Amino acid sequence: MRPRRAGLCLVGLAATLAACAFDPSGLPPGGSSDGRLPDPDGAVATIDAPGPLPIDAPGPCGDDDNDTVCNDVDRCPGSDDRRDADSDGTPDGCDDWDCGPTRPTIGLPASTGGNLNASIELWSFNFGPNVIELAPGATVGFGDTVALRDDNNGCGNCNDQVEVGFAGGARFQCVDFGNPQQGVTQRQLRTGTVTAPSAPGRHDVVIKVAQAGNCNSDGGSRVNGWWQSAPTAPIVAAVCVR
Ligand SMILES: [Ca+2]
Ligand SMILES: [Ca+2]
Ligand SMILES: [Ca+2]
Ligand SMILES: [Ca+2]
Repeated sequence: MRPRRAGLCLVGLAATLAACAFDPSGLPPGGSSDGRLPDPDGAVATIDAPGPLPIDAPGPCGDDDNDTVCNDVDRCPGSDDRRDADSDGTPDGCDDWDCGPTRPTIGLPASTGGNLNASIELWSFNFGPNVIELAPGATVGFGDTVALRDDNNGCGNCNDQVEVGFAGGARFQCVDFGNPQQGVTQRQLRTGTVTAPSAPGRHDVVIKVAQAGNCNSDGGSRVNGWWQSAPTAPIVAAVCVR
């Protein structure tokens, strides 16, 4: 066996260390970014520099509907959780009313009161309830029962009408009762269509009683089809435009 040449190995190591004493990177003499520090006797000692701690990086989660929300915390599976038109915290796909936190309940009959009392006793959109969500400008069918009772309002020979439309907006229905018998409730069952407003948000349907001769006579000024002015109450139905 050939004897080991330990002496030559030590000389080679000293030459290597001398070459490393000058750091062209500009670090302080003897300093090194890899944690080597100078030793007083000229040798180089090595310490364990603190490195980043090993952590368990989170792996990719399941996201079946690709809305960037993991399956286990997805509030509306199958729909984009990031879409929330009314900003109530419930994503559009799982929100039953996109015009506020709670779907309204509007009780009927709704009446104007007084001794010329108009009322809506029944209202249905598309054979359903009196509250509906529609796209801007969409058309929907409705059916309603319109009632009127004239308790001698001081114009016994006047023709009476019940007008229906959006609060502060356009009238879209008018039922003419002619000159009704005093003190007796008259009723008419009607159907029709209505076009949703273009502006997003909630739009209430309201009624008003009129004495303008007929539904289209000017009998005074008209505002968006309404006799004299557009009412804001009583509410008989509501549309959420979204
Ligand atoms: Ca998701
Ligand atoms: Ca989702
Ligand atoms: Ca919502
Ligand atoms: Ca809502």
